[in-house]
Parts: sequence; structure tokens; C-alpha cells
Amino acid sequence: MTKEQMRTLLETSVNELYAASIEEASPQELFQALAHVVKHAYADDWRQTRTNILAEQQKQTYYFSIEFLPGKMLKSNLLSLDLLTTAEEVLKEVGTSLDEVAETEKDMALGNGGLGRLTSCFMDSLASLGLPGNGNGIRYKYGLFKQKFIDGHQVELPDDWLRSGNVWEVRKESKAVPIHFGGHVYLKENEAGVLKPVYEGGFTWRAVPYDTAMVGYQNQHLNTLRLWSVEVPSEEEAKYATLESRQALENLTAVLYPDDSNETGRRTRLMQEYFFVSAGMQSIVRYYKKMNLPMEQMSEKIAIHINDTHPALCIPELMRLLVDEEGLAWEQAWATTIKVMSYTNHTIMAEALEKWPVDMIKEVLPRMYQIIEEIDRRFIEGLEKVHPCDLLNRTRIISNGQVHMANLAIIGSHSVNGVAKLHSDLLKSVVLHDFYVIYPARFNNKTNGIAQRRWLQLANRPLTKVLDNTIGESWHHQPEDLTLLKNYQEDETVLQALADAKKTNKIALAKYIDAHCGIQVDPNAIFDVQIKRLHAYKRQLLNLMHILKLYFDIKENPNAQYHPRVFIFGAKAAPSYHYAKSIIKAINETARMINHDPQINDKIKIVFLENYNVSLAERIIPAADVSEQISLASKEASGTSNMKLMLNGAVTIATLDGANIEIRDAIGDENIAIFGLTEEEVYRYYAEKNYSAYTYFENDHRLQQIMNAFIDGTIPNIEWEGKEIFDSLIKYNDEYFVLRDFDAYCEAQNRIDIAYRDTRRWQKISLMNIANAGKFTADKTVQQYADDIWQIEPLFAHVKEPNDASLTQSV
Ligand code: 26Q
Repeated sequence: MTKEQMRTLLETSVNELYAASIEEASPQELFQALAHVVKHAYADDWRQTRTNILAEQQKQTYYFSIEFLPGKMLKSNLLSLDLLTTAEEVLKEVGTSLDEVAETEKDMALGNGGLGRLTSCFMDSLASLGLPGNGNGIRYKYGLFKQKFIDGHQVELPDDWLRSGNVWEVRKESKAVPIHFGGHVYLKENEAGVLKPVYEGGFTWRAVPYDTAMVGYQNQHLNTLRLWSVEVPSEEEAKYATLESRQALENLTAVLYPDDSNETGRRTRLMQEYFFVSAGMQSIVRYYKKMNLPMEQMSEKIAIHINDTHPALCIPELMRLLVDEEGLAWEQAWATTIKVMSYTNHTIMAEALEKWPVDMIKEVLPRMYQIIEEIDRRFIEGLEKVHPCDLLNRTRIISNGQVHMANLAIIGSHSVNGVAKLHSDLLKSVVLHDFYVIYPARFNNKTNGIAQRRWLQLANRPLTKVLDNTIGESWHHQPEDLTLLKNYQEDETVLQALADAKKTNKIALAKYIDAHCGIQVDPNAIFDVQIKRLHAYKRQLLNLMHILKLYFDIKENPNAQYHPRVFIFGAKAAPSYHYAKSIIKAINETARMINHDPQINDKIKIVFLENYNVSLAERIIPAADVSEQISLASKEASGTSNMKLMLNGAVTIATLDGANIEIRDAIGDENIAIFGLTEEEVYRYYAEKNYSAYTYFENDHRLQQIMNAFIDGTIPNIEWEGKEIFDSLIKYNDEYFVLRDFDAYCEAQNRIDIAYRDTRRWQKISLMNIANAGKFTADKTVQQYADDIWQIEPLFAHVKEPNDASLTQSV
């Protein structure tokens, strides 16, 4: 599409949508109109991809996830269609800018954090690799809450993202399916003597899919993200005439649950899980049947991935469809199910493993319960003679009145993976060790990755330009080619150009901070960034305590050598996570205290940006100098902001946790500041039960001063929040070893300060981070899933020469 063609299409689109000229259109109107032009540009290829997959009967993956977090899509779609510069030029011509227009798009924020964003990076990679892979999830009416700070406290507001419509989605009314909840089920022999379920009572709602194109990077391959919304079944319209009954129904897909362990809304959450699972599975089976192949061969055409345990009901639901609806024998159906299903675990914390009360599942999903019971019974029966009784009791699905979803997911899948090497090892040796004894071959690792197209090419244009001029553009398709940058470690011009790009981004972020927080920060200061959900184990508190240490140090010794720093936080706390909210309040109050202290003289600034989300991440990450990855070793499954920050040239200060270990291995100890307990040391403390936080407090005067600041009025306005934090450390013996790691952390921060003051050295370290970040591309991760777990291939791979880009494009 030429510039002229795009302009004409845009004019037509603005005219048809708003009866206006381009010049008259507002940025929002231009966004809508340009999105229509983009859809026009990909419509044929989207349809063609689907037709070709069916015609070729290619095996496809369906990625089931209760969260997707794509953020904004206009620019990423333009980039994928190679229309980004064209759109920039056209909008400039009409007196505005692509940035201004793109900014009006609402973030699609149907996820909490890492898990949802990883899923969206995977969607990008699946399409960009030309792999047939679709997403399946829920079209929540409200995305993750919007965060506001009022008097330093987090306040949650609804994210009504659909209010002015969603231009990217296509409602597929004809593909709606019924979903049954509640009532009673019993089994009755039919004429052929086969037991069939008979349903009594309960209610049936309708799941309507909305499809969104996942556009591959310049390869004409488009997959589909299918999100389900609940509706009243038309034949039962009358039943839902009252406001209350309609409300109950609409609640089902109204809100995304924050990652919370509280009890409210548990039943609706369970219904959500079954809703999108059953809808997705029904539509897959319907598609498979179009191919007229035997049901028991399903695994040759279909791979289903269970993203964390939230979609684990995929397993009993496929059993229901195969046995109850398609008439397969249990054994046949079970063998098929295991071959089709695979599962990723994203969490190490035992208390976060999903469980449901037996009574609730019986009430809400009676047929699912019967099937789960039968799976559980056969699991025990099949292994009784092979494994000891206590091992089976620890691994069975139903125990102590609860259904253990991870157990179901593992027993019903052929593959179980963790998301970083350490995490996968801990699954085998600790968290899921019993299952590893039973099914050693199922366990594998797939280290997470990120979409470098969004997190570098789109988010960081200044750096992209320097890279393109230095190493060419091959990294756009092959991110691992970023290693070419290593050849320029000693090249003063390149090092300076990289530093200039960083400075440009820091100036832009400083402007944003001034406009949104009214805080002036100096772009020459070190921008030190911790952006992630607020959780005790991620230890934002450790960061805050180090800031307090600097504060006291500078007050005591104002002339000490120290490079000014801006500490930037972005974090949402789950609404019912009391402790996390207290940390937010404490950071905000410390910011208020330090930012205005004339004695500190701007040597420290603290900025807590409100409402951290994908779009804000895209502003912060390119401007970061330091990346804070300071979780207690063994607790962070992988982390992905660590990879994004590294890719943008930030230097990492980190514990040996999650993917930090692989980052260290990739760049070498000299290019990262590692500190703190190792996973073995943490586990040794657990085994020996000999950690005493008080000992650390008792023996360190500075630490006492820092901790007392929370309770003696030094930090103002945090009376009970401060006490809660203080007590977590002393009274409750510091569950996440903050005091134990404090000294090591301060020492590592000091190494960062020294390295930064040696400008050339810092620039080289930053270059090495960028150069080694290609290792963490989601393209590579997804390729490993495709080869090792799903056995899917790019479209037409079997008739084409491998690696021939020109052919891949002629779909
Ligand atoms: C549970 C019950 C009820 C409601 C919500 C939830 C819930 C929701 C989201 C539980 C967990 C999550 C999200 C977990 C998550 O994001 N985990 C992160 O996954 C990343 C991708 O693999 C890893 O990089 C992170 O280390 C891991 O914390």
C-alpha cells in the first residue's frame, strides 16, 4: 500500500464512519478510521490463512488462557503489515501524528501481569513464525482495574475498555455454543446398553465468540484470538426477563479476577473457567469433525495447551465430549485426551496452586465432577501395584474435600513444563516431585521469552534506528542476530549513539513524569526501575529500604561520591492484598518525604507511576538504566520484565532467581550485579528452621534506623501501614528474607553506582545486555513448544523448502 493509497482509504473510512473529512476528524476518529484501513489490509490474508489450514488439514495449537494482555494493537498491526512508516507519513501530512492517534486506543488489559503478557507475546510469535496457533479465552467486559493513588493509597476503578467499542474484534454469532451449569446428572443405559448422562434442571447459557486477528510479522499469516462472551440463549429469552436473572448471567464475563486468594466471587470464577473451556472445546471438536477423521486420531490435528491450571477443566470436558457426545470408550477417549493436552506451570508457591471445594464443583458442574472422580479412581487403580499408597494419596486429584487442579492437569497431559530452568528443576525436585517420580518423561523446561518486535522495534524507536544502522535489520526477523552488536563493544561512535538513544528516551519519560506526577527528574540521573505486580516475594520493600539507607547516608554525609538516582516504581496490588497495599502507601509517603527534602538536593527522587500497564511499560522500559529483579531466590518462576529491560540496555541488579540465572549465564558476571541468597541457601534455612530476622536487626545500627523509620514517625502518615510492615519483618520473622539480603543488596547497589560513574564501562555493559537479549525471544521459546510439545509446523512446510522466506510469504 502506497502513501497515496493509504490516504485515500483513510479519507473514505473517515467519511463513511463519521461523515467528516480527515482534517475535521478528532484523534479518536482517526484511530477508528485507520484501524479500519488496517483491517482492510489484512482481511484477505486472515481468511486465506484459515482456508489454507483447513484445506491442508494442518495440525493446529489452541492456547487456552484465562488471561490475554495485548495492550494497544494499532501500531503493532501496522508494523506487522509493514505500514508503520506509511501511516506516520500520512498522519503527519494531515497535521497530526501517529503517536497522538495511537495513544487514543484503549489498552486491551484482560490480564493481571506476567502470565497474560507472556500469552500475548506467544500469540505474536506463533503468527510471526507462520505457525497455526490460536488463542482461546474470555472477553471480559471490564479489564484489570485502573489504579489511582488517593492520599498515597491505591484505589481501584473499573476499566470500562469496551465502552466505545472494540474495532479489532469480529462477533461470530453463528459460532455460538450452549454451556450448561448446575442441576443433577445421572447415568442411564441407552438402547445400545451404553451408559449416557441424563441432565435434570440446571441452566444453559450461550457463549458467543469474538475473534481478533493475530497478525504475523510481515509474512501474511494471521491466526485468531477467540474470546467468549456470555449471552442469553434466544429460546430462553423470557426466562431472563427480570433484571436480577439477567444480572447474574451478565456477571459471568463481566470482570477479570485480580490474582487474589480471597473467597469472594470464587463460584463465578469457577463458572468462568468452565465457560471458556467448554465453549473452546466445543468449537474445536466441531472444527475437527469437518475433517471427517476418527475422533481417536484427534491428536494428529489438534494440540491443546493449558496455560496454568485455570483451564485444566479442558481435560474432563474433552472426555465428556468424546465419551458422552461422540460415543468413544473411556480408554480410547483417555488416551486421546492425554495426547492432545499439555500444561504449563507458572508458579512455585505451593499456596498458590489452584484447588476447588468438591461441594462447589458438584453443585456448579455436576457432570465435570463425575468425570473427574472417574479419572481419579482410574489413576489410583492403574498405579496401585506400581507405587506406594502414600505417594498416590499425595498425587490424587480429589483429597481432603478439594479438587487439586494441578494434579488434574498433570495426570491428563503428556507434557508438563516450567518457565525457566531453575523453576523447572524445582518442579521436579520439590513442588511436583511426587509426579516426577510417576511421570518423569512428561517434565520439561521452556524458558519464557518476549516479543522483541513490541518491546524494542515499537517501544524503542531511537534504539532500533541505532541498531539498524549498525548491524542491519536481520534481527527484526531473527532476534538472535542482535549478537552482531558484540563486534562494536570498543566502537566509540556506536557506544555514544546507544547512549544518545537512551538519553532521548529518558528525556521523554521525564516529560511524562512531570506531566503526570508533577515531579521534575533530571535525565542525567540514573533511572532505576522496578515494574511488576506488588507482591511480598518480589520484595519492593527491599528496594524501599535501600532508598531509606541512601537517604540517611546522604543526610549524614552530603558530600560523599554518589550519582543522583531516580527510583521508578510501577505496580498494582490485588484489591484484597492488605500488606501489598501498605507497601504502596509506604513508598508513596517516602517519596513525598524525600522528593521535597532540600538536604537531599535532588540526589534521590522517587516516582511511583499510577496504573502500571502494557502502555506504560512501553514508556518506562526504553528509559531504564537499572533493572530491579530482586525476588527471593526460588520464588519468581521466571520473570519477563527482566528480559524486556535487558533488551533495552538496562543493567540488571538481581538475585539468582527465575530467568535471572539464564540472563547471568548469557552475559557473564561482569555485566550484571548479582547478590543475595541462592535457592539452596533458602531451602537450607527452611530445612534447618534457623532463620532469625531479629538477629540482623539487633546487630545493625543502620538497619534499626531504617526499620524504625516505619514506626517512629520518620516516614509520615503510615501509622498502621508502617506497623504492619515492621511486624512482618520482626514479629513474623521476615518470610522473604529481606533483612538477610539487605547488606548484600546495598553492596550490589554500590557496585552499580561505581560502574555508572565510569561512563565507558557502563556503556559497554549496556551494549552487552542488548547484544545478548536475543536469546530471550519468544520466537525461540514458541518454536521449542512447537517442536517438542505440540508437533506443529508452519503452513505448507511440507511442500516448501525450509528457510525460504520468499515462499513463506506466498501463502
Ligand atoms: C488465581 C485465583 C483467583 C483469581 C486469580 C488467580 C490468578 C491470576 C493470575 C493467579 C495467578 C495469576 C498470574 C500469575 C502470573 O502472572 N505468574 C507469572 O507468570 C510469568 C509468566 O510465566 C512468570 O514470568 C512469573 O514469574 C510468574 O509470577
